[in-house]
Order: sequence, then structure tokens, then C-alpha cells
Amino acid sequence: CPSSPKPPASPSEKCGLLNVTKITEHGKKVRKNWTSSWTVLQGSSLLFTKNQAGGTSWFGGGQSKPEFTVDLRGGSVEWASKDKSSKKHVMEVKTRQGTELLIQSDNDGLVNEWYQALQDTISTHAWE
Ligand code: I3S
Repeated sequence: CPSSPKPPASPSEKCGLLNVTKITEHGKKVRKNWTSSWTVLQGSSLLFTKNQAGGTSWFGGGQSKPEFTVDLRGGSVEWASKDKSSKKHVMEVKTRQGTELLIQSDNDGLVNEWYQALQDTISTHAWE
């Protein structure tokens, strides 16, 4: 996916560099820690790895383990309210497991694409 010159094979495969922070884990508030993460949407999972230079060998290379994965089934995505962050173009993703993430990029087109893709994924997998 990262090095592919073609568009992703299906709408539920997408990757890119986004700013991410957890705000809640197992239903408990945690301290924000914004990090630039290589983000991959694969099936109903959203995977994050640290932004290691280049990022072309996310799967193939040696550094390929995701640091953090969330299951989007039964979750939700919405635009974050102003009180959640002072940043622009912030989405809030909530999972059934009680994790809440903020996902952001200054590139609004990019964030809009991700918003759409996450919504599509969540509705596609709504009955699982
Ligand atoms: O919601 P908060 O507490 O205003 O979030 C800010 C903090 O996490 C801050 O770090 P410290 O915990 O060291 O104060 C971050 O640097 C900010 O980016 C957070 O706010 P934004 O509005 O950027 O999400």
C-alpha cells in the first residue's frame, strides 16, 4: 500500500501519515501524547506505527510491527468538538473497547478522506 503507485485496492485499505493521540483507554482518560504515526486502515482494523523515515516498507521491511491497533467494529467516528483540541481538522474515533483517539492533520483534504474511509469501514462492518 505505501509504495504502490496505484490507488488502494479497496476503499477499506488506506494508509498515510497522521497525527494521533489516545485520550481514553479502557474507558479511562489518559494524558494526550500527539505523535506522528504511519496509519493503515486494513479491513476493520486501524493500525499505527511510529513515523520511521520514508515509510515505504511498512509491511515488507524489518520494522513492520504496528505499535497500536484498534478494532473499528462497533465504533464511531465524528469531528471532535473544539474543547477536545486546539488543533484544526480533528476527528474523534471511539471503539467498543473504550478507547478514544484523536486523529489530525493540517491537510484538511487528507483528513476528510480519512473521515470518509473510517465512516465507510464502520458502516460496512456494522453487523459483525
Ligand atoms: O487537552 P489539553 O490538555 O489541552 O492537551 C494539550 C496537552 O496534551 C499538551 O501537552 P502537555 O500535557 O505537556 O501540556 C500538548 O502539547 C497539546 O498539544 C495538547 O493540546 P492540543 O490542543 O494540541 O490537542
